[in-house]
Amino acid sequence: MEEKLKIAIQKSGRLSEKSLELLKECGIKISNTDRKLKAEARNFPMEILFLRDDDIPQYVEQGVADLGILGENEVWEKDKDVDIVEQLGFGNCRLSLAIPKEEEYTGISYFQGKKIATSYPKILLKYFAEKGIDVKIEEIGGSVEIATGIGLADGIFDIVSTGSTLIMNGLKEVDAIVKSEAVLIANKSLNDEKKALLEKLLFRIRAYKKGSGSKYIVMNAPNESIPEICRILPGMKSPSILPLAEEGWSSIHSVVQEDEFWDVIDALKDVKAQGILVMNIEKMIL
Ligand code: PRT
Ligand code: ZN
Repeated sequence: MEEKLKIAIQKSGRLSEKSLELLKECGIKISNTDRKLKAEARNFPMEILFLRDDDIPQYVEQGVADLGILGENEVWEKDKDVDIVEQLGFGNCRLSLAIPKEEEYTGISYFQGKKIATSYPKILLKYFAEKGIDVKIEEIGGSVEIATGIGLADGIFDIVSTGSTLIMNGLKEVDAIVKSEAVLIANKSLNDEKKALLEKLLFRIRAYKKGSGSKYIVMNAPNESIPEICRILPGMKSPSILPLAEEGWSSIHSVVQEDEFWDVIDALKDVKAQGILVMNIEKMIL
């Protein structure tokens, strides 16, 4: 029988859409995404299981699912025996300590003997144990940000992305302990056939990640600017240079990383590049 990869993704929540989108970008077409419990991929040997993110580490450890997509924070907290095989570049957030904004923060020892509300007790206890600080932990399932306002705790430890939830609840972030993003996890004893399928999937995920983090740029420039432009453009190898019909001018093509993109454009303008076109890259295979 042909093996199928069973991948667990979040049923409904912040990572659901992005997880499905990632599979789609990997060329995997899914028939029924009405998210009952399962769906089949039409053109890849894959079955998609829709679960609560809290349950995914356990299912992957036990092999009920071969793979899972969820926040790394959830993987640490559940502390199951699974492999983290790839960072996925979405669902970025941090886990932070916050206290009422009128309190004076004196450094991490501020928390000695204090009570902290969180849905991530394991991560928090480990952190304070390493610091040698004793805290009391109040574990709650949700709405952690209201815990100080109602007198349940002195501080909170929660996920933060923009920070606006903290501000709205009269809190200030005093220590960002760790960063997290969505990750792909795998069962530790996949058979060879499943391992090969995982490699195939990883190859596609990496091509998509590289492509979406890069831009293709094309520009015209006078030939005397070419050496300078080659220095500015990091490129994969060297840029491609094609002569234009107009004597003394060339068209230059290259790839630029998204995070250095604007600096590169500014530098190119300074050396007389013009007609700069920027295009999205769908996939990039190196
Ligand atoms: O139902 P299920 O158990 O599957 O979902 P869930 O409610 O446990 O998780 P969900 O969907 O809220 O989040 C899933 C994952 O998204 C988390 O485990 C994180 O890895 C990631 N993530 C990224 C976030 C956020 N950003 C985030 N901002 N998860 C939660 N939040 C919360 C945060 O706690 C705060 O209360 O969103 C609120 C707004 O944050 P600010 O800072 O932008 O105001
Ligand atoms: Zn959850």
